[in-house]
Amino acid sequence: MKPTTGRNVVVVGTQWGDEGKGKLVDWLTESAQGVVRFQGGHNAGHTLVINGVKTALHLIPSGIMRPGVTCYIGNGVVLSVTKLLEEIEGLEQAGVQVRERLRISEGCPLILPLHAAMDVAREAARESGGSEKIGTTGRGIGPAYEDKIARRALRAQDLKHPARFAAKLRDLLALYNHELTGFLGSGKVLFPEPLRPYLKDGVLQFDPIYDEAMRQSSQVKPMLADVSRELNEAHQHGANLLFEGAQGTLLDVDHGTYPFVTSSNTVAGNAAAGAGVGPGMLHYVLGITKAYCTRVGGGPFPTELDWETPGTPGHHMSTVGAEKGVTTGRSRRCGWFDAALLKRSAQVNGLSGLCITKLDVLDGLKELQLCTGYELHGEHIDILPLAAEDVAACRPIYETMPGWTESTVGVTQYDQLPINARLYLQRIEHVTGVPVHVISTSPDRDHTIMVK
Ligand code: 2SA
Ligand code: MG
Repeated sequence: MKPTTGRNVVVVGTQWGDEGKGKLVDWLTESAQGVVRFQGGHNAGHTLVINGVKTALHLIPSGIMRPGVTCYIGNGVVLSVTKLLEEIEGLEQAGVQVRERLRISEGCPLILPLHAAMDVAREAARESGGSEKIGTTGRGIGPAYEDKIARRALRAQDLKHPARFAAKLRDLLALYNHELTGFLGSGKVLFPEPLRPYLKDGVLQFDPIYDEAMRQSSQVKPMLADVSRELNEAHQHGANLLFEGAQGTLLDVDHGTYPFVTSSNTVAGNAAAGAGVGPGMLHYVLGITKAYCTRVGGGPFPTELDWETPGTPGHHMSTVGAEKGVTTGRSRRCGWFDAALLKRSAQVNGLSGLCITKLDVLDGLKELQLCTGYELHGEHIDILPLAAEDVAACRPIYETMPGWTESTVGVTQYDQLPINARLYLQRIEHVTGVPVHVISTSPDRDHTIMVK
C-alpha cells in the first residue's frame, strides 16, 4: 500500500480518536513530499516517537519531523495563532525547522480567546442545566466552527488587514458578550487561568485580543498561502501527498454519536473540501484502528469496560496503553474492540485498508472479546446505529477469542506475531470486510509491520 509517485493517501481515525494517526502519518511520510491537516484544530493530540524521543503535535501536521517535507494547514482547520506559534517555538527549540516548511491557508477560520471562553461557558451551562456535558477539550473548537457556518468568522487572511480585523472582532465581541452575560447570570462559569487576561468583570475585552493578534500577525503572514493551489500544483509535479485526519469517525459531526461529537467532518471525504482539492486526488484511505477501543469525553460507548479496577482487562488497557488525553491529560475510557462500529467507519470513509495499532497492549490478556453486533430493542443488528440514544441502548454481542502470552512489542514481521494475534487480526478483517495492511507494535516509528 505504500504510495508510488503521484499517489495520495488519506489517514483517518476509525473510532473516537487517539488511534495512533500521528505515528502512521510520520511513518508514511518517508515516501511523501507533503502532509496536510484538513479539519479540527488544536484539540488534536498526535504523538510521535522517533529514536525514543517523544513529540506531541496539536496543530502542525505530523510530517514536520521529516526534513524536506512540506506541511500544510488547510482551510478546513480552525486556527489558533497563539497555539500555533507556541508549537512552532517548541519544535524550533528541539532543533526542528518549521517556518520555511509550513503553509497555512488564508481561509482558515481563527480561534480567538472568545471561542475558548464560550466553549467553557457552554459546557458549564449544560452541566448546571442538568444535561450531560459533551466533554469538549475546552479549546473553542465548536464556537469557531459555529462562526464559520454563520458566515461571521475572522479568517487568517484578515490578519493582513488590521481595520477589517478590528471591525469583525468588534461585531463578534458584541454577540459573544451578549450571550456570555446570560451564562454568567447563572454564576456557574469558572474560566481557566489562561483566559482571565481577556476578561474583565466577566466581559470579553477588545484590546487584549486585538493587540495580541496584531503582534502575532507579522510572524504568521509569511506562512499564509493559497494552499489549494499549492497542493494541486505539487500533485501535478508528481508529489505524494498525505492527508492527516484528526479525532475519529465516531466524532464526525454528521456520522458520529451526535451530539457527543466534535464540530467538524472527520471522515475521509472532508480531506478534499478541507484542503481544497478534488476527490479524485484521494487515492487510498487508510483507517487507523486501535486493537481495542477508547473514548475521551462524554457519549455512548457500547463495549466500554470498567477501566478503573485493577486486575480487569479495562484497567490493563488503560495502564499498559497509557490512555490519557495528549491535549487535556484526561483519562480515556477503555473497552473491547468493536467490529460493528468499524463496519460503519469502513462505509462512511470508503476504507481501502486498515492499520491496527497498539496490538502489543493486548499482550498477556488471557481472553479477548470481539464485538460483532448488538442487541437493540430485542433485535440483532450488525452495524453501529446512527442515533446516540440507540448507540447507548445497544447491548454488545461478543465472540471470545484466546489471547497470547508472548510479547509483540517491537515486532516488525507479520509471521513473527503469535498465532493467536494473527487469528485475532484475521477475524477483524473477516467481520469488517477490510484488509489489514499495516500493524503497529509500539509507538516507535520503526515498530511497524507492512502486511501487503
Ligand atoms: P471538541 O473540543 O469540541 O473537539 O470536543 C468534542 C468531542 O471530541 C472529542 N475530542 C477528542 N477525542 C479524542 N482525542 C482528541 N484529542 C486529544 C487527544 C484529546 C485530549 O489526542 O488525546 O487530550 O483530551 C479529541 N479532541 C476532541 C472530545 O473529547 C469531545 O468528546
Ligand atoms: Mg490523540
